[in-house]
Amino acid sequence: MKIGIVCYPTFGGSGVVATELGIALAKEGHQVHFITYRQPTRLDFFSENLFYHEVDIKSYPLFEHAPYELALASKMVNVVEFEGLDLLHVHYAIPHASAAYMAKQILKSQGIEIPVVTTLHGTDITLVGKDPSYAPVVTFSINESDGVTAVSEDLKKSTYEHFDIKKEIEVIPNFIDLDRFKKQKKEHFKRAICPNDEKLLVHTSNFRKVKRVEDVIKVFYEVRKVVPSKLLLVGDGPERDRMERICRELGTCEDTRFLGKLDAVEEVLSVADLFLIPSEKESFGLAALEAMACEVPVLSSNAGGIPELNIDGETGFACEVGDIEDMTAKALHILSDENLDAFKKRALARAKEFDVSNILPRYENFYKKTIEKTLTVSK
Ligand code: GMT
Repeated sequence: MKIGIVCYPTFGGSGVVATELGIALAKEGHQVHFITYRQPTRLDFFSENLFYHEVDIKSYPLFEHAPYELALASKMVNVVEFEGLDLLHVHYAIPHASAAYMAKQILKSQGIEIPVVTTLHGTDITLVGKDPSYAPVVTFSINESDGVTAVSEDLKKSTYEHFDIKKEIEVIPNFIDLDRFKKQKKEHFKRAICPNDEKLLVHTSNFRKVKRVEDVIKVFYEVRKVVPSKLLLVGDGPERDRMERICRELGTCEDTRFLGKLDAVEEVLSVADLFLIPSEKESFGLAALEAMACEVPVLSSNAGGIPELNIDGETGFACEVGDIEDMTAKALHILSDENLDAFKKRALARAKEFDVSNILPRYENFYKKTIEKTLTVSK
């Protein structure tokens, strides 16, 4: 198949999933065309089946905000036409699904029928999408997509709850490439961070408010009173400064390192003992899956779709959002010498269920089904 993938090219869940999906499809022999405004972060190598088309956003003194959606729709039309794509797969509803609708209508006027699959990732529904400033467009463009997928059962449920959706939504969970995300031998690194064999706690995120990084620091503050430990915070974002201030106030700075954005996050995860993801909302929790693939148990909140991944009491624990006391008790339970290895093994076993080789065929089948259905209806 010739597939166009539209996504955000940045660090962060939806863009990473879209890029990894494109890479996996290309390895299977499909031709994949990425359409976005910057080279996606993980698309930093050559493959004969991978193509990148940059959206040109022309500015003009009249525009206070350059109309990205129009430039994107025009680029989609252009790529579908000239590359002869079979399908467009857009990740994140805003503004990708509505731009795809526009592109589809333009192409239809030229006698070209292009099936559109929209994948919902989370905040496009649970946070931004349901805001009245976007909701009518999000509802319309989901209903007008030829196929819709969501990354968890919980996200599917929220979508039906918040929007008037007539379309069937198929759940296809996120996935992981276990060849890349696996525990690596990085003992020198562990010794450098934990010279006295302290336990290592890790959090990775985009430091947005919804991630509740403050809870990570508070749990660490309590855990450190009982078990000698260190904390690594990977990523960057709007909450970073405030988090550094909280560390100073709590006096945990000497045992905490802010590493900023890292490409090779699997190297840090390889030496971690516990991964923390206490988010307020989380449709899936790809960062937790990456940790589990590196044999790291997960202490999470029970928000959204996280409990579908992190099995409470098995691969870690899923606590009430903001319950620092419970999170601390559960963290100490996992970190105890008699429990830690068993949690690590179960975390890896669970991650294997989400290996790309299990999930990719589900996307391929969904594409085939959507193409057949769309072309039959248009005849
Ligand atoms: O979590 C974020 O802020 C980034 C966001 C995104 O759209 O890039 O992540 C969402 O999509 C990921 C991939 O499907 C999911 O793993 C995340 O759980 C989801 N984030 C939220 O729902 C908050």
